[in-house]
Amino acid sequence: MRKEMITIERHFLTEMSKHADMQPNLINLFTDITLASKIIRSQVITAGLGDLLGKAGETNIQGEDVQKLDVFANDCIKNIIGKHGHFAVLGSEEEENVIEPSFKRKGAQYVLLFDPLDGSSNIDVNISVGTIFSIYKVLDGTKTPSEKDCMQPGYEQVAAGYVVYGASVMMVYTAGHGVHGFTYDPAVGEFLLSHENIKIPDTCTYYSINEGNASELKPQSLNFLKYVKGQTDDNQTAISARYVGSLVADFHRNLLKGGIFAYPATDSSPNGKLRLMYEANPLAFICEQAGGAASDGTQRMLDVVPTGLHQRVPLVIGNKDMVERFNKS
Ligand code: FDP
Repeated sequence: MRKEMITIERHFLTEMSKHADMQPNLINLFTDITLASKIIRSQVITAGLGDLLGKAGETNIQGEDVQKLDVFANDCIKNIIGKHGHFAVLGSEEEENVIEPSFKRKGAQYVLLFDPLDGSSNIDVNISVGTIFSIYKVLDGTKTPSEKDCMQPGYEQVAAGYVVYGASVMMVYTAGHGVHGFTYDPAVGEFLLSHENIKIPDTCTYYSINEGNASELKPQSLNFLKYVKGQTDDNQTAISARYVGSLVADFHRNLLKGGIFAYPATDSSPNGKLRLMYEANPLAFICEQAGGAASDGTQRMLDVVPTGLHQRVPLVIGNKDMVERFNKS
């Protein structure tokens, strides 16, 4: 029997009473995100029974195959969050241009960027996928919110989070005061606090890199791989490899168990594969808040100055000492 049942909204309110800089209007956002993720979850867990598995027959702005569930999740978030009223502009990994919300209150001051269904190429084989989101305020002096408001450096984020649809469904968020995790209880229909103040363990238990790309990796990544395999002179013992190929799932495991994830530059993709605004920055904010670090292989991820809404960036994220080690490799 649980002692306490704390919903995200209750938790956010309690945190707000402790931290004056937390944005009160965001509480509605969490209500909306949880609603969207409950709906997405209901489709993800029964996708094989209906007609929602497989490709939608289009490619997105990244040139990747769009899955039917990508489309569903994108529409679901747009419809729910678009009516939130406090968002001035939205950006989705699945859409080329910024999205005008269907309803805006006067003075709407937030920007929402989201990846509706990360890791979606894994859906058909029942591997965990996720939704990632990131929130900024519109730039000072903005009258007509535009792409510029969506292209702020990651250190300007006011909140970020993700939902992982796995063996259980979890939502993890930060509003700049630690990282908190909530597990969905289908019997109650709520996300309830299960992991308060998550800190990445000191020991790096896993490394997560797609080594199938080894022939295309730069010397920095290859040196780092030697290090985690205990093949250098540093007395580093070999650590275990774990790579699901679904960023949210790989990141979530490493956050809870200790680990480093890297999707570095390759010869054919010098900027890596992952997107700065939709994937790297929100997870970097969460990781730093949990005591970890994130870089693009040379500099702190949150300091990278965006040059495009859909720009890709090499991502190295996890235990701080390991990220530093990668940067120096
Ligand atoms: P996916 O293509 O399935 O959407 O965001 C892209 C992503 O998945 C990440 O979730 C995942 O970490 C990565 O691509 C996997 O890429 P590789 O198959 O090249 O390893």
